[in-house]
Amino acid sequence: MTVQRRTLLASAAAAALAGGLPLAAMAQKKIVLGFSQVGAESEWRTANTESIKSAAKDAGIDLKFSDAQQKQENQIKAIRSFIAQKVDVIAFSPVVESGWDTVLLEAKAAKIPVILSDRAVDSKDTSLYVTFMGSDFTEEGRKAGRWLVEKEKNEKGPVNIVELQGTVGSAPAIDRKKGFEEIIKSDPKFKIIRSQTGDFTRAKGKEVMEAFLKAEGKKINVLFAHNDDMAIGAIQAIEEAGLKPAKDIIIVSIDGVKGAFEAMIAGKLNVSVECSPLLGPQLMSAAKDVVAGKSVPKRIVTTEGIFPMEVAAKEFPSRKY
Ligand code: GYE
Repeated sequence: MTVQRRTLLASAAAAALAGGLPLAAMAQKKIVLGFSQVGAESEWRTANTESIKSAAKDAGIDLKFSDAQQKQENQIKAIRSFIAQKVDVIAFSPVVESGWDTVLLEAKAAKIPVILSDRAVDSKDTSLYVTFMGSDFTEEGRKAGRWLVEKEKNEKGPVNIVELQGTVGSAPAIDRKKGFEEIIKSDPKFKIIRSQTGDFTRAKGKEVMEAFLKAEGKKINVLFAHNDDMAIGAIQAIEEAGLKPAKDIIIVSIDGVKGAFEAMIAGKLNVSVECSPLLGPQLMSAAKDVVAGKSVPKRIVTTEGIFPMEVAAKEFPSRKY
């Protein structure tokens, strides 16, 4: 450091002190981010929470984290408490799409910017949030559909499908169903014979698959599960019913978590469409930009692929969630 620069710094510090400003105030104030998480319903969610917590630490952001246990009312309470605490930014992953306008208007009135992470809301007024970052769930559903159409191209049909839907009213459940149906409707041999929610959990996935098997038995050719956890639960039900998962019943699911790779390597799951939960770093950088008054894109889409069982063993070592 040059002598002049040292003198300059010393006089700046002296000036700050003389002006009644403690030196600490010259350092930047930590950004406070209030985050309302859906819950801990799946491997995906656990990885997402991990990503957000560690990215906040790395970015030097003060994270106030709240787990809603898959209940919208808990998320609304958490957001109201963030508003009362006057946090700098609020981010949340809305458990369902509807019913957010009132609380988002409250945040807007308090001039606290809101970032949607992972899941979307259906509010007509898009000024209620600064950006929505996360996957294109409709495209994920289409990828699952396209894989199945190709796999079954030589089958005469009917191809009887049972569907395990995600949480009722959630963006991924609505959009994945839509994308999948859009593709399979191109051939009438594909028939969804049962469709019910398994709430994105293993336990529910198993329970509902048991009911499907009881009602339809050997008629079932394919299971489309909106996430890997429900598929893993269903695999247990299929085995307990004396059938071979991935052979007697083709299984297509979404997320690409480690548990799905293990199931694919064991030959029990045919394919998983990737959905990345690693949103932490981009969330922190958007929070910083928003606080600094910089503009951020209204939509930040995650890029992702698809993993059939044939590539699972090769890909497994490089999986990060
Ligand atoms: O697919 C599922 C989780 O919103 C994309 O939520 C997320 C979904 C994910 O519980 O496993």
